[in-house]
Amino acid sequence: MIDNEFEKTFIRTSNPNIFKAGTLFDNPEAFHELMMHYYCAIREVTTKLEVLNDELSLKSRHSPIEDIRSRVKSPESIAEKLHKKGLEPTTANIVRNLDDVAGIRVICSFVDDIFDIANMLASQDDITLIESKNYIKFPKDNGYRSLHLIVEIPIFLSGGKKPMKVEVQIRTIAMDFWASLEHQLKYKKNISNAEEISLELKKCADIISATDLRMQDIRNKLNNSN
Ligand code: 0O2
Repeated sequence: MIDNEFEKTFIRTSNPNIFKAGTLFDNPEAFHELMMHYYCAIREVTTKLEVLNDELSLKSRHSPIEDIRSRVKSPESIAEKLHKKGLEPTTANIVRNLDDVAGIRVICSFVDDIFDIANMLASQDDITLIESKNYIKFPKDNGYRSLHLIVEIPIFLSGGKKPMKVEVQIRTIAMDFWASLEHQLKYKKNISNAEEISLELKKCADIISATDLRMQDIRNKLNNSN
């Protein structure tokens, strides 16, 4: 059973829990409104990803995206993250200091698809790329691999448009499989053989990475032989 908030709330479509009481915050009404805006931003980016996937599937008979999941961070996680940064739980602090309240996870079959999708998304004229972290070229010490983008996208409200930040994590099926298991290690307490498990996970990450590259190579050969 996976028991961390991120994995539990990353669901296929929308997160109905975003209107959960935001009483931890200075102004619960403003908090709810802000969460609604993050939810809208997720929908805007998700639609863009779906459109790209539909178009590329039709053109190449290969769907680059296997799955799209999204979540808005829970009020508790937001408050905890602000607390760790030494900040008061206010909506102004959320907007100024947190980039991952709205999160989208994109699962691709092949490594090249990750970068194709990222480039196509980031080059759209209503998207601003704020930050990009390439943990595929530069994996974390524990073996974590993924491409992280922070993008800004406008949402269109009755009073005008508002720019919103969204974190987009793009990874292969294999990278996602690994990260889900590793996440359990991070959140489980009192593991007696944690070091041994970390080493084993690191080995698996390297095997997975090599396999991803070989799969990409096979696919390139198949494409070239058509
Ligand atoms: P949760 O519960 O997954 O949302 P920042 O978010 O900017 O304050 P950081 O570490 O600079 O922190 O951001 P980074 O590196 O872009 O990582 C953010 C998210 O990527 C994490 O969210 C995880 O979802 C994922 N991630 C990063 N490193 C690892 C890792 O080693 N293992 C796994 N399984 N996932 C990772 P949160 O906020 O940590 O938690």
